[in-house]
Amino acid sequence: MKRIGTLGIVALICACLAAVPALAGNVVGKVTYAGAAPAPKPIPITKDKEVCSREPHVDESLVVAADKGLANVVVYIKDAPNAPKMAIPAKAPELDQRSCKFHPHVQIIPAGGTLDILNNDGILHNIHTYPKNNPPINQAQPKFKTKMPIKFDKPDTIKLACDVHTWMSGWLIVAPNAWYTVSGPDGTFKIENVAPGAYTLSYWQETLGTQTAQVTVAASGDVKADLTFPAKK
Ligand SMILES: [Cu+2]
Repeated sequence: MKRIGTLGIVALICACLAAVPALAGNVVGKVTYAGAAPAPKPIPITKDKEVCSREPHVDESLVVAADKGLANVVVYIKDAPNAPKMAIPAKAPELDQRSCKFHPHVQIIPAGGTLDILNNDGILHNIHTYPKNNPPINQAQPKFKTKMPIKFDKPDTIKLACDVHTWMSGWLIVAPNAWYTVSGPDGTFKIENVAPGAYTLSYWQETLGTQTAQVTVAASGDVKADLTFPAKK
């Protein structure tokens, strides 16, 4: 009886602990570009025009909204050894080569996870990656190979290209932990469930490079971090 009683108490304590959420706050904000918003630059489609022109192509290397919000900025907590791993989703994230364009242009996936590279264009693509830490991929993907799963084990920032359609461009960020996000078309972002503490926030954009800011996360609620990139010289 005594033994069962002790186990019961242990179970009760465990249940109570599980019911108490860990202390964590969110980092929310907006990334803006200090310079003038560049006019969207159309990209000439020189190959497979019928398929590739199904949607308009513009240079996505610096996408600035009318109010200077900056899209596709990767925002993350730097030096975060205690950050939890980014969960590997049951359904693999997808990189779609639709209309000879990478969708999305910038994507974050968890280290150790798989990316499904899709080709429903009905033509040949050849994805070519330029990683620092993962094996490079230079792989023809004919029209019959509509899905090509690739696993990415190591944290990385990987440039994506297609050797068939030279204008195709994108970025894949393989995140070491969950405290990574990417800004939306209006420049806003949110990093959720960050343990309380003082951190360096890094933010990276493909043509503007990396900037940092300091942020202090409280035990609950949102801390605001409005981030700016200086104008490109
Ligand atoms: Cu292609």
